[in-house]
Amino acid sequence: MRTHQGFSLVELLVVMSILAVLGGLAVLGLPQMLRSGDRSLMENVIMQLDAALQSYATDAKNGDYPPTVLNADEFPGVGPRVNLDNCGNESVILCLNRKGRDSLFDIEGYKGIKLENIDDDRTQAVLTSFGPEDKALYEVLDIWGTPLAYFHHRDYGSVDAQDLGRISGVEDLVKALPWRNAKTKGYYQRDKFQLVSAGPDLKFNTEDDITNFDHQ
Ligand SMILES: [Ca+2]
Ligand SMILES: [Ca+2]
Repeated sequence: MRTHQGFSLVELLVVMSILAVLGGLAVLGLPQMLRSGDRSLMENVIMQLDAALQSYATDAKNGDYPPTVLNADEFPGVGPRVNLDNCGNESVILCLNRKGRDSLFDIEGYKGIKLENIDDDRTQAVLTSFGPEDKALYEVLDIWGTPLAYFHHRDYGSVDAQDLGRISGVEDLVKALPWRNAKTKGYYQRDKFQLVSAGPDLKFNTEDDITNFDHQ
């Protein structure tokens, strides 16, 4: 009977080919895995923001979701607006971080998600808890660097005409429109709001968008 004192050449070759295949899978599969990691992070952020906006609306002090455009009647101290760029996004960030109240969403917990003031607009008074002197109207950027789009349901029909979907970010100005169901043509989230990340293609209203509803 043959005793097993070491690996035979055939055994070594088998082991080496298995390792080669596994190595290849790891190298080829890694970018795909990273891409899906970015996507699930963004899906999580959209879900958490959705929950924070629900809490905002159920708070009796607010009674509604943030408006698509901040107005001086509801938000004294906003001041004259210089542009409509990122207006829904800025409204969401301001509302979830009102001065003198608990923050409803902490961006710090999500690596790769940033708050910036790309269009450099500001309010007349300090309305957020970001700092005693901080009047910047921040917008939240998705992991690919594009500001999110946000629409209150009452504005779905007028977003196009009133130019409320202007998104300025890393790329040139892009526009977002509220999503409609391709079959019924009805808007998604009719009684709520739409929150949209443009996804890795940096364009809104395309297949890869990440939304607070299912648009498949
Ligand atoms: Ca801004
Ligand atoms: Ca897209």
